[in-house]
Amino acid sequence: MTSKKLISINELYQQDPIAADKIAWGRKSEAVSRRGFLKKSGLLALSTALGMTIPFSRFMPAGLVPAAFAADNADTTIEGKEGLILLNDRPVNAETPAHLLDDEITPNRYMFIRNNGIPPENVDPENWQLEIGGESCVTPTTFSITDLKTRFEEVTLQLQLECGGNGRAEFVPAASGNQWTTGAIGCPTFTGVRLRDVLNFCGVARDAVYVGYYGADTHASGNPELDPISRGVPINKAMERESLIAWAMNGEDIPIQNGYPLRMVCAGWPGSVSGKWLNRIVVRDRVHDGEKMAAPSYSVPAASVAPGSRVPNDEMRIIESMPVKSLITFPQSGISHDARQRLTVRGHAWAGDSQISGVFLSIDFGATWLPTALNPAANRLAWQSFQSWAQFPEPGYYEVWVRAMDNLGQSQPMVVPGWNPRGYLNNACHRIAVQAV
Ligand SMILES: Nc1nc2c(c(=O)[nH]1)N[C@H]1C(S)=C(S)[C@@H](COP(=O)(O)O)O[C@H]1N2
Ligand SMILES: [Mo]
Repeated sequence: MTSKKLISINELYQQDPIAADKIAWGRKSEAVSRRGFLKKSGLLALSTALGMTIPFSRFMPAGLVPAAFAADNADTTIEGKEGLILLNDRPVNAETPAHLLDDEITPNRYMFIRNNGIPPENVDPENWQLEIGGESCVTPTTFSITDLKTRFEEVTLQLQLECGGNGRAEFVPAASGNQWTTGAIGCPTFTGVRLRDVLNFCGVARDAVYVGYYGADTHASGNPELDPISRGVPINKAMERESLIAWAMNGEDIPIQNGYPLRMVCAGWPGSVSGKWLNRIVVRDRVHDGEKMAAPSYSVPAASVAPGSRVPNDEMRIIESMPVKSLITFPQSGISHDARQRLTVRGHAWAGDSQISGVFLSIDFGATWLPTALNPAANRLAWQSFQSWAQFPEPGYYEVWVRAMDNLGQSQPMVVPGWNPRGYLNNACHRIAVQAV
């Protein structure tokens, strides 16, 4: 038996562009196989295969995998999550196609799922208990959900959650893990209480450094001794006014896959710090040492490394705030559009702990950029929506690119940024394909 190793289209394009063209263009491959990159004859072949010209082909970067080639994946059959793309079924991991993230506030059914283990079954919210303890907690206390609701101020905030591995599929060489494309992001509202109110009620000792969580999910191996994941945040992040212990998402029970009946939400950081099925919080006098806290999990090289390098764990740092990023949610990539009409373009942008200062669109492979109209965030750590329009000078194949900048002046890279062993933090610009006819 031969074993087949699957490789991504991005890897294929890097290794063997001719083979990649053949796969991407099927029977028209004969014409395209001579394309090469940035060769005039190649571009001609590409437009032949597309059945249309590429008006801005002179700006097309070498090695660019056309946005029109994005893979067609199957929908999930997860109840209440129809339309999501299943990346793994045990544990369940499913991402949301960009065009289904068009709502300002992500509906429950379109919130991605990233499970490290197996969610609890037959959850009884009436008898759910949340234990607060740890060596730097002054008075360890156990709360029911009713206790939380009655003893502390209720808060509703719109908060963005993005998996640290969102965009992993674009790294070359490929990084192991779920091959997220763009859809491990969502920004619903969460209702609950401030984590800091609960921690202060129990008393936080002066030597507190970190806050860790535990959830009721079980390890995929079935071994009850093992935790699927137990991460957390430094005490300062935990004490921010936006860090919540939440029991509702968009005014309803949190979907079971997203942490019902209780979860932590510390937005702007990798989603992995926001514990689901939350039943224990520990205030630590050291960096929390739960499962997947240590490198290489949710860590990146402290200094940049060559793609494919082996990086010793002690040369990695834990990911904190997520980088600036944006997504086009309308129109759907691949649409055909009347070239005489303006095309409405909209989406969202977010920047970890920072704010967005501007979002820009390009229809000429990044040669020129125009600003979009940017909405304010509903609150700190919520994404910001942008809208604009594009007018195409003539019929042909176009890509609409989006690029956001944060209030520190950092903007998204055009190409996949710093390769890292686990494929985190890809905030390359999002691109969609448009056929102007
Ligand atoms: N208990 C528990 N909490 C967890 C996880 C998990 O597997 N178990 N996954 C984490 C990761 S890696 C992410 S990205 C987010 C995903 O949240 P979501 O599934 O609601 O989108 O939850 C985090 N919290
Ligand atoms: Mo994640």
